[in-house]
Amino acid sequence: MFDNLSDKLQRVFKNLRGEGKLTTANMEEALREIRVALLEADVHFKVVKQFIEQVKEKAMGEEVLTALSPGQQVVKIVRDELTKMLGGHQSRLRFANEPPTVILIVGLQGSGKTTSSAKLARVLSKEDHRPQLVSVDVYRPAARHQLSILAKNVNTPIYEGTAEESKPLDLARSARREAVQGGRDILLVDTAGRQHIDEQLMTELHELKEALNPTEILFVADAMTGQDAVRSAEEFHKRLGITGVILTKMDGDARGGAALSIRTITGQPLKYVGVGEKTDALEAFHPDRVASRILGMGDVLSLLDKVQAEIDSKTAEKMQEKLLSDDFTLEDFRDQIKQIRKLGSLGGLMELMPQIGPLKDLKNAKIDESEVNRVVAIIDSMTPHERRNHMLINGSRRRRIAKGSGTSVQDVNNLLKQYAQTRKMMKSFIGQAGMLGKKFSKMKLPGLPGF
Ligand SMILES: Nc1nc2c(ncn2[C@@H]2O[C@H](COP(=O)(O)OP(=O)(O)O)[C@@H](O)[C@H]2O)c(=O)[nH]1
Ligand SMILES: [Mg+2]
Repeated sequence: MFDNLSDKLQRVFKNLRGEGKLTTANMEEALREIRVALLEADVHFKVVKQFIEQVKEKAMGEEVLTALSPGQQVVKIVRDELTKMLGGHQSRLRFANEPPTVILIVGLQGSGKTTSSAKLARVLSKEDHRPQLVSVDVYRPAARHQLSILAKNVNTPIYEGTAEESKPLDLARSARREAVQGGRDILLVDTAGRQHIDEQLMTELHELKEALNPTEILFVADAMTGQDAVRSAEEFHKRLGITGVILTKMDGDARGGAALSIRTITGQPLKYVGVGEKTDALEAFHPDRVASRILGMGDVLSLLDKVQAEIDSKTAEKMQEKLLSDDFTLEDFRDQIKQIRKLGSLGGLMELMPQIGPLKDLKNAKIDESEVNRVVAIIDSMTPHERRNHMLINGSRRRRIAKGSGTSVQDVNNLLKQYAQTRKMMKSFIGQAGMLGKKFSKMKLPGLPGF
């Protein structure tokens, strides 16, 4: 998503560090490059202008130019300003004092409203809420059917409506009544969209707003449409008043400009991002983490959230102990690979890792089922003693293991190499994690596969 921008910014910082001493001239040059990088990432020009002015003001200050490590200082300033531009701190959903909290999901056609409604129901259920869904898209029966299917998928009740209920308002009112009766604390209203903003749509949404008094009106924006997404968010906000944004399709190859502009242009926070078509592909938006990710500092915290959500914590805890006690055996390696398989694409995980050293090359690696099976077969063919003492595995043992697992000696050699690399990588991962300090120390460390 932010690959290009990330690469360019890191190059600017590298050059700055190489300068030894910061001068007004090389600062100006760096700022010019940052400006171009942001514009190329499709960030709104007004946002770029404001950003550069703010960074300049701080970076040109006496303290920075005379600081011991001016390059580092500038990185920090850019990081802080990026975080600010993205909204500063995480913006959580608000809830009504008196349930049910009504959340209107609005936006243009195809932006991802229906999908996001279901994703949100899933997230809220996991947080011990009891959401209820309703689709008020009366123009396209298929749209309502789509939400019914998704509702099943996320185990959330949906109000289906009666034959007489042909108006969005009627449907929404009945759905709220049903939510109250069913003891549901949140009503998610998936609305109809249009290809363009028009009067009829706005009138309809206004009526829903009046009647339901929603606590949140979330605008769903498609990141792939770049500045169009920002413009329509602005327009919806002017005409309806939105309270937050869900930016979808962040898993695509959009340049990221929408994500970086929407807060400044609309004044409304990004609350969630959609990162895939499946109903579990919704993430809370953390400005500080995203800023760090863009600057190549990695997003270890999101990585941990993700891994922790998928991997059972007992195993992770055990793994952490093993790592710290330097007792990470081939058996652990195998268990870990089995766990990691659950996480799906390794590419997604690597996105979140600090872009340094050997990790950078792993970024596009994908988990290959047959590779996983081969690794598991090889380790299964070892004796328990060998699994715990990899140094024992000499040439003749390697031949025996290859035969036993139906692989080649080359495969066995590769596996042992991967295992050794993983041990090394995990150590450096712990090192980096350690730098994050207190916040991190409460968390469990997951493992990472070696391929
Ligand atoms: N890759 C990806 N596709 C998404 C995401 N969110 C929605 N989609 C897809 O976008 C299309 C339109 O979504 P839908 O929810 O029907 O949009 P709506 O018309 O606004 O209700 C569907 O094919 C979704 O699967 C996302 O975060 N990532
Ligand atoms: Mg829809």
